Amino acid sequence: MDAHELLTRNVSEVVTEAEVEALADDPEGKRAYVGYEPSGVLHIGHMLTANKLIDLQEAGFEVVVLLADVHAYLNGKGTFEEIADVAERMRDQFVAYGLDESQTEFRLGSEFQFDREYVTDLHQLELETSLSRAERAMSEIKSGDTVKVSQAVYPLMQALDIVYLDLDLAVGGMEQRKVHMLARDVLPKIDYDAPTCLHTPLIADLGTGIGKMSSSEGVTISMEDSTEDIEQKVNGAFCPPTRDPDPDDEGRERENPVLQIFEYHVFPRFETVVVERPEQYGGDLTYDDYESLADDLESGELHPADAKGALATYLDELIAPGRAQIVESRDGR
Ligand code: IYR
Repeated sequence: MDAHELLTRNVSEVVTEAEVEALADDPEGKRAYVGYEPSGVLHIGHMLTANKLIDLQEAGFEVVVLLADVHAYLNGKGTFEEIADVAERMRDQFVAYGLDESQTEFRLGSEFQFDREYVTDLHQLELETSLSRAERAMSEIKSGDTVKVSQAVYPLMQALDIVYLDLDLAVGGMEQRKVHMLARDVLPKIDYDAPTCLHTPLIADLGTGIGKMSSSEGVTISMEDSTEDIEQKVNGAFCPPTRDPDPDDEGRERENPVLQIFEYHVFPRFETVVVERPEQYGGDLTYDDYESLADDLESGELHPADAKGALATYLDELIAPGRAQIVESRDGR
């Protein structure tokens, strides 16, 4: 797979096409990052952006994972002590998931976000940004009902991180796009470059295929799940025999989350996917790519129940190392 394909496969949006092409033409030593508010356990959303980081490493990029402890604090996620503890555990889970420690730079936001120079730039960005713009940027990220001043500062710090970590590419889920658009507008006003950005899709709610799967509502998959939990959740998932559950709806509000997980999680990490079936039902099916599996589901060759069985097995394999890591850290306390 060439660098351009590694950069752009399974993404919803790149900003801009031309900038990403330029990076793909000369990827060696370029720096990309994702920032995460530390939370106790990795869930399937974290794993999706981590898959893109693995693609970028394969393309020759240096990869930075920002454990955004100050951002989590500003977003009301706990005290600094609580967040520091959680950040450490999150780092170990990323390594267990497959982000090679020797190739990944793990950074804490608090290492540089209190420096005088950073804070001075932050205040300059505050002068350049309306409160309503900052608030809008946070619409998919903020926790709680009332917007706090801290949550208006948050996206400006996220913009500055891109400068201070010396990055060529900012990666995030689609919920981060408004923050990145703000960064593109506002950083040039204080003489920094507009960052190049890449956004990964959001997986729909597992049970309904509507909206996005989130750790706060509905069913999600996380590293804490046992094999049985995963089987049960996947078995209960919405999986009509089609890629496009409501073809008349231009907004494509309803998705097939089982197919999404095959596309964004399983095929990027496994060369072939085997769906086991008893001989009497036609025997095993083997797929080298997502499209042929989705075609078979649509044609009826692959039954949703068999697809779910295989999905649970592969997801379990992806999660097993992180799950073992969680058990180990709990036992060690
Ligand atoms: N907004 C992210 C966390 C975050 C991301 C980046 I990229 C930063 O530079 C800082 C924070 C979240 O919603 O988890």
